[in-house]
Amino acid sequence: MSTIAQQFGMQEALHALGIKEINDGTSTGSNSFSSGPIIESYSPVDGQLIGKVKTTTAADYEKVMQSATEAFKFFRAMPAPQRGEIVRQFGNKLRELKEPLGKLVSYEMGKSLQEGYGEVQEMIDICDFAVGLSRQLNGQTIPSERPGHVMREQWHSIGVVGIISAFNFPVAVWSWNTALAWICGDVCVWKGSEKAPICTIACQNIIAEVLKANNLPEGISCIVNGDYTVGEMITNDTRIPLVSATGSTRMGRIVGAKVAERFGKSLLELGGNNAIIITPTADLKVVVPGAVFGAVGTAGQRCTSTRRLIIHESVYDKVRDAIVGAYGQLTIGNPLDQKNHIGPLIDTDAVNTYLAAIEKAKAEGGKVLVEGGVLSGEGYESGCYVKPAIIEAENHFEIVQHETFAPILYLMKYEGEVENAIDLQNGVAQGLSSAIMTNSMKEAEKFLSFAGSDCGIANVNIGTSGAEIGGAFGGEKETGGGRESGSDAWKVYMRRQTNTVNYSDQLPLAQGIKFDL
Ligand code: UN1
Repeated sequence: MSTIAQQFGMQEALHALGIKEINDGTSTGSNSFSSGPIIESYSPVDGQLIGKVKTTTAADYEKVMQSATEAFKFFRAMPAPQRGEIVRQFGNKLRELKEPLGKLVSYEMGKSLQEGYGEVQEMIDICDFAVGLSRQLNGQTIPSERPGHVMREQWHSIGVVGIISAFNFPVAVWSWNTALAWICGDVCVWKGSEKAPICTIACQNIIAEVLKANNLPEGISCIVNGDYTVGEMITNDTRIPLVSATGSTRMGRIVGAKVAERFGKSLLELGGNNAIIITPTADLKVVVPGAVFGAVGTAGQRCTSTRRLIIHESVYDKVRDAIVGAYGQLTIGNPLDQKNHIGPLIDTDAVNTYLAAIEKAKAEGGKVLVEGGVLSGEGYESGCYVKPAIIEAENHFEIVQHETFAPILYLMKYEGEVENAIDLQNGVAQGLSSAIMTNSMKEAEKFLSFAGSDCGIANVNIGTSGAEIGGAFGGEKETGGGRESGSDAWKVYMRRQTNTVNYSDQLPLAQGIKFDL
């Protein structure tokens, strides 16, 4: 255990989460059935080994699927509000374990402790939401055109839901899916990120305890560990009617195509290229924290991170100077230490991608306003700490069109009316999140209108990240079109059935067709 880990109580946190063997031996977590080669998890915070996890072989995977499919037969028969009760207990466990789990998230993937806690809070929130929803999986009745007939629509459990999630939200994205899937009567097989495998084990331990306490089959929540080859087992499996995948557009393109080929459903939440439009009436007190948190929160590794600021020329210099000034206040370092705003990137590959993006932006004509670079020396030994950069750029630059998962913010100007800014905002391949900063009602409404932002999320006077769970989360175009978490996102975890019942003594056919015998 490293000095930092000791100082911030990591051993105790891991212990509270049921992760016992650390730094030697392996921890496979409840019900993972994993017996394959080991993956080691190193913290980007201090470069130290956190733990080791066995990967899932094809034979292990079969055991997982057997356990899941059997559990499904049981679980779908349990009344939905009783399933809600299980999710309620799970949410309560998360309340108890918010501190250790938040710490582990911060230590294993590098986001600030505040954001680690926020991520666990998101899990608690979705549980609360799902508990209420467990009494509201309502269908509808539909008037029939035939006398003595009634039509209705009902929702049934769909089966085993495959979940593939990314390192940047190593626990919350799983819970968005599972909390809804479980109240819907589905069971889940989750492949968490191989870059944050201890978080996966921790989550599995928490739910396994709840299931055990309620004498429920452990197959209701399954995990599989490993790289994309394990993900492929899920995407190719016809026993899995729904695959929810969060990650890069490159990954989603492959998963989406594979799942569609076998007529499965996929819920894709992929890359973003999120912009904030800053109009002449924008309030700088709102703009600066909104834009800066959006760009550097989670070290720019959120799908919703702010990548572009589209600023009206009349306020450009003022806004630029305020943002550049705010960057001067940012502290970068150990994310467990709450005096730091920004922790490390996930690994040194991410650092190289970040460096290459800055070079590319320069080569394309970008002007650096805040110099980036890799930090070295005491506290930065992992080699994963970088300085957030600001670059003046143009929207059409290839690198600006591309999502780089790092704290690089591109600034650009627009002239004239807000429509010009909206064109720039929409002028990328991705469509996740967007925002406008304005005190003009007309500009705000234009931005939200059919001719406005083409993203799944469009905000007014807040940044692009930090969505609440109550709304549907996801976006259009290369973001993949899926919606997770709130609103009616639950419907994707169920199958819809239309029923027509004839309670008359006749058999009139629909559309007035005559068929006399
Ligand atoms: C993600 O980056 O995949 O809106 C999820 C947000 C968070 C979720 C981000 N609530 O920034």
